[in-house]
Amino acid sequence: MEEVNSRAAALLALMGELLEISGEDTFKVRAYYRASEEIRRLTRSIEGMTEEELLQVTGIGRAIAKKVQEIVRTGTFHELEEAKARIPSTLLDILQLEGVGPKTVRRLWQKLEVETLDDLEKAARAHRIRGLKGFGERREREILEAVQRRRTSGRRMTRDEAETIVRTIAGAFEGSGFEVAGSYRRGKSTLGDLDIVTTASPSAVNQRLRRTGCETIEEGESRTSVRCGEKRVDIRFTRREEYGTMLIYLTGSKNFNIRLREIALQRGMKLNEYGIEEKGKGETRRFATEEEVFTALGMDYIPPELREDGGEIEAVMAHRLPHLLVESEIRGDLHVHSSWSDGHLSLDQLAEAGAERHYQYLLCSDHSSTLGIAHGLDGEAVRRQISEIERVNRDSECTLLSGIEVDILADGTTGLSASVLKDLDLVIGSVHSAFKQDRDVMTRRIIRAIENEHIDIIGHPTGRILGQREPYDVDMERVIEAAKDGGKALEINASPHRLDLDDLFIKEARERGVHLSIGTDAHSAQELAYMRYGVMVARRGWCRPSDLLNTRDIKELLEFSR
Ligand code: DGT
Ligand code: CA
Ligand code: CA
Ligand code: ZN
Repeated sequence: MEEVNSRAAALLALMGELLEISGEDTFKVRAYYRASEEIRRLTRSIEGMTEEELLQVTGIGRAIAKKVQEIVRTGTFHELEEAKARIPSTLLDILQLEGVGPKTVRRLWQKLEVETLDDLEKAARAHRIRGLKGFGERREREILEAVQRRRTSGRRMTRDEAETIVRTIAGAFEGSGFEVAGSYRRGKSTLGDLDIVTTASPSAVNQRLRRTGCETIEEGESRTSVRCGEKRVDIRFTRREEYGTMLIYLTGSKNFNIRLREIALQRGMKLNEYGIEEKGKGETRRFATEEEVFTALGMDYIPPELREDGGEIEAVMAHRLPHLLVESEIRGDLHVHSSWSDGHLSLDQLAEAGAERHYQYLLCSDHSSTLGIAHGLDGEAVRRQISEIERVNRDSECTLLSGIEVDILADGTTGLSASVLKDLDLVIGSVHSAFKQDRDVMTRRIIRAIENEHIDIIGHPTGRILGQREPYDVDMERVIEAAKDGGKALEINASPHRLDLDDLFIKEARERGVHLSIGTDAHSAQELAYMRYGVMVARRGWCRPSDLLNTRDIKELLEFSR
């Protein structure tokens, strides 16, 4: 219900804004704003309301009642589309800037011929805005800042950025339950914004939020939005007894929610964020936990990481959901760097850090020296490191495995020779150069490395750096096939800046029976904790414990490398 009402309210308000930009008379404009407000406040759904019923709502006259019905039927209304067509569509980008309303858009457009964000930025930089009546220097600077914010806020957050924000605002929920839902809870690699559900008292939270240094976008009793740095956080307040359905709704994904509602309907139940209404009974059952909601729908619990409408609904119906990997099943980290290359920890410190995490092993995989990456190891250094590792292992709870992250050169050969690689426990091969090769060349390059008998694992297989570097052009289908044929592993690089493989490739590799390994690529002790992100994306890729090399004990692991 909420969806169609809020859509209608938004479209009516947009109509008012468009009319204002076009310079229509204020009476008509105000009628739209008023109707929008009233519909937003309405507690029943406009879906199925007759024209006469709509007319009962204060602020809705006959003309607007017809438009509301048109929205319910078609998702928009004719006059709105006409009004949009009357002005340059780029004006709407400007209208969406923070602190910019329709009157401002109209003035800038009429007086300065500003039609696009670029025009606006230029006008602000040339100090042409401050001269307009009622604008001034300060307003001009605010407009420029809003444009710049828009340009950077398009970037999605990494997991570690998100966690910093969550830590910043966690104090505002002091003493009460709250959960970060949305894509965060589903374990996505990057996040558009954060969605928090809480049973805390709105007034207390709102008040404490003001002290966090985040900027309030809107504040209310049922929802509040703030901006922390450049990132948005939406907070939804809920009653304890409705927490289960609200959490499911806000965890999403949107497609999952839609499927879940359909299933509920098939069983004669109407599901929304407040509860389940059984057909004909007219009363709403409320649920404090997600588990109870799934039970009421006759389903097993679906872990958030699977809620993408990617086959989990079909699986749950057949009671065939996988038992997903959990972090406590991880026995070691299969990609770490020491101070022998660009890491911060000595071998002794590494072993100690591994023991602290109760790991059986850590794969010490420093860079090879070929590309002149900071302090890479040459053949001679590799031999010295192997004997040093033997010494460390003599009295260490956590075993260091000797390895290397060897460069896969442009032609698919390795940066160190076979005579060096053969003595190592496990070898990771990674692409660190010539990223721009065309698809076929890159694909054959990596496949050649997979076919190299000394390489066990392909590191960060697509080379992406989130928000900074696109993956190189590679045919992962063929790489996955080659890894399967060669019995080699593909890495899930758990660094929050990479998360490479991503969930879809993990899922595909897993389905084809390809080995997977999680490596944090840690350069310090703290970064060993990135393991949780690796487990998270592995779960999104439907991984069971047995799909990962990291759940094996040392003996089984070394059998894999032979
Ligand atoms: P993001 O923020 O782009 O990383 O992705 P989400 O999944 O966090 O999306 P967001 O923040 O727009 O919405 C949070 C949740 O709210 C989403 O996962 C499911 C629910 N939701 C949002 N829009 C709709 C909708 O139109 N219909 C339904 N059924 N649920 C929605
Ligand atoms: Ca979100
Ligand atoms: Ca959101
Ligand atoms: Zn690397």
